[in-house]
Parts: sequence; structure tokens; C-alpha cells
Amino acid sequence: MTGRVAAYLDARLRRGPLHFTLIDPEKSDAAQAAGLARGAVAAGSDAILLGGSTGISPERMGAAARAVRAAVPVPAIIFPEGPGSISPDADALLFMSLLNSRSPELVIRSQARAAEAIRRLGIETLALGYLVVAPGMRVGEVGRADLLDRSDLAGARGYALAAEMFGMRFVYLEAGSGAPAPVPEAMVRAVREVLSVPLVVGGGIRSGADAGRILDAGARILVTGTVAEEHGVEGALAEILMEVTRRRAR
Ligand code: 1GP
Repeated sequence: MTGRVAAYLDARLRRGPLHFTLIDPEKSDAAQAAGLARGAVAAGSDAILLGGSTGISPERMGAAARAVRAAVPVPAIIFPEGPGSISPDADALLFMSLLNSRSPELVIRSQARAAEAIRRLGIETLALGYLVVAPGMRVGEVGRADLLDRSDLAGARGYALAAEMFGMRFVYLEAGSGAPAPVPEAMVRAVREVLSVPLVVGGGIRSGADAGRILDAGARILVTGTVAEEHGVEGALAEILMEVTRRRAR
């Protein structure tokens, strides 16, 4: 069964890599979120992820989702930090398991508790295996991650392939928002060698050069948040989007 957002992403991925802009509704109010989304999409971003690693209320998430959907023609997708941030006002929800959490709560229990409500609300889910790589930053702490060492290529491959074998549609290598350096290229390359589903990479991508290296190593979707929050959509985000869009088929 393929939902509307999954079909949109599949079609876009056939043309080349994608970029998602992460907006934290706790840091940006609805009007600011809409403004950031407008700028990012005009520069080539393919979807807006709404999320953060500290408690976002469903009301705040809903307001951000409605404002973003009214502002841009690309999907607004919830990147949940827990069941509290789920809202039916977005186009889809990353239904994710934090694969290397020490807490079963974040691997499967909270998802099990939320599953029926999500189905009832009719929210499209995109199944995603989420793997937190050192330094992990705040999500590593909140997620009680057994951080994947930056040199543990076999470990990364194992988790990613297990997620694919479980039927997850995406695998996300996360260095943590604001990480001083992104996920190492060698890890992106090692995972891409074994993975068939799209590989998402985020955390610490701050320049066109970072983006180019990670795309050349095999990432299919880049996620950035901090660059636009700190500098708006000019400058670094525009450079990152140039690297993504120039790798697309016309
Ligand atoms: C965090 O991967 C995302 O979940 C984005 O990280 O804020 O460092 O771009 P940045």
C-alpha cells in the first residue's frame, strides 16, 4: 500500500537526491515556520520535516503543519520525538524506530501505544529505521542511544540492513542536530553498498561541501535544520540545495 506522500517521494527519488528542511515548531512559531518553508522550497527543498527533540505539543505541531501546508506545495511530514507530537494536520508521519536506543520505549513500545490512534486519524505513515551515530547530540541523550561509533561501519551496515529486512521504507543515519561534523562519508558509503531502500543522512551538514561529499558517498535524502534556523535560506542552505539539485536528472 503506497500513500500519497510515499508516491511523491518515490517519483522524486527517481530523478535524483532529495533535501528535507527540518523546522522545530518549538523554536519557530507557525508564521516563522511558514516563512522558512517558503524560502527553503523556493530554493529546491522537497519536503518539510516538523520536529525537535523536546516536548512539542500536538497543538503547536498542528499549527505549524497547517501554516506550512498553506505556504508550500510540498509535503509537511512529522518527525516525532514522541507520541505527544502527532497531529492529523500534517501530510504524513515518519513512523520510526530508534534502532539503537537502550530503551524499548523508543524502539517499539511508544509506537505500539500510538499505532491505533494513528490509524484512526488516517495519517499516512512512512516506516523508517533511525540510527544515531556519535556524537548524537541532544537526540542521542533523549533517545538513550547506544551511540554508534563513527568508525563502526559493520555495525551501521547491520542495523541498516536489519531495518530493510523488517520492511522499513527508509534508513536514517543521524549525527544529531548541531553536530560538529556530519556522519562520516565512509559510513554513508558502507551502508549504501548493502542497502536498497533510500538512505537519509542528517545532523551537522552545514555547507555545500559537506552536502556534496555525503551525496557522492550515496545518501539519497539530506536533512538540514540548523543552517536555515541560524542563517535563513540564503548562504549555506542555498549552497547545499545547489549540490542536491545539480545531481538531479532534468
Ligand atoms: C536533526 O538531522 C537533523 O535531526 C538536522 O540536523 O540541525 O544539524 O542540520 P542539523
